[in-house]
Amino acid sequence: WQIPADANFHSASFSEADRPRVLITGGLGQLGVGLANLLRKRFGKDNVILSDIRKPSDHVFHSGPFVYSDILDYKNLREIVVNHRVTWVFHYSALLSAAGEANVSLARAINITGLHNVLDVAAEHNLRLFVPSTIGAFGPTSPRNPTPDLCTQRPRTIYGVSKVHAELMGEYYHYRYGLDFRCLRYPGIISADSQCGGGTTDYAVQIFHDAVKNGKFECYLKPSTRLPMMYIDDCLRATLEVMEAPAEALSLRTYNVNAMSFSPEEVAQEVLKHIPGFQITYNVDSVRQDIADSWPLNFDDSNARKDWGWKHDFDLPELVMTMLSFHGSDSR
Ligand code: AKB
Repeated sequence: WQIPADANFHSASFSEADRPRVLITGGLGQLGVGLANLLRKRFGKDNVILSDIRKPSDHVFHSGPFVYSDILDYKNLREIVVNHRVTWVFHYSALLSAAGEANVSLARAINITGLHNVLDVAAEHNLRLFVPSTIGAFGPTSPRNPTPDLCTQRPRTIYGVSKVHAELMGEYYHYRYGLDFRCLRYPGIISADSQCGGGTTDYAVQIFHDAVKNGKFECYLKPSTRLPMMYIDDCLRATLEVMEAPAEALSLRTYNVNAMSFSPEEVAQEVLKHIPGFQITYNVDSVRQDIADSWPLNFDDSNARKDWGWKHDFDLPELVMTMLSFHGSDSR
């Protein structure tokens, strides 16, 4: 059942009747549009519905089904699931780590109350539900190098607390009500054509843009701040693979997934190989630095590799080459 590495395939293994009908919440964030593209190749364009409370660009609107959905509005969510006969949900609505610290009550509403609505709709309608968790679900008392799947989780951000809550609630609904809940703890995700926002790992997206445009970058984390990271293609493929894994292969319902781990000075060294004269300077933001200092340095994802065959494609050199060429650097 393993998915081909290039993920550029059509849904040969799914008959029309078997194809899931997918809803993606928070679809206009960093990951939703890319996930919709991948799933539409696999399950057919009309079987994948993107949703958000924001207005989509013309391009997104014309590339497949899009609906308004507010995860804080239970009836609206239920209506979409019923009207579109949804069978799988990817729940991407969330405020990230730094944005959450700037607005705790909004983060609590979106990340916790919103999740409750999604869990209830999913349980009520027998849906398969994917919720992303994060390296941010760990804290200063977790083992940091490497961080295993099961260990102390005492995060000190509202984002982290809400993600531990999501992991536990999803697993509780699984054991109590039989909900088919699946969850991956993502590292910092690096994407070229979609912007992140409000995260602690965002520097690792911005650096490529600024390197190509200006030949320099000002970083808000200290040079040696090491964090687990992953290229978006690996992240989306991992997400599809865990959703397609047979239930009996899953010894856990929440898995770490890992690809690489680097610090700002290391990624800058790699960029310098392609952009001579590239300069990185540091202007530390204490909020994001404190958050990063409490997160894993390295992720242990051996259970994902053993149970459902997880394998990343992108390490630091391939990541840097791909990101720079996307932003239009001709130095390869
Ligand atoms: C953030 O930095 O908040 C996110 C994450 C690692 O979950 N990118």
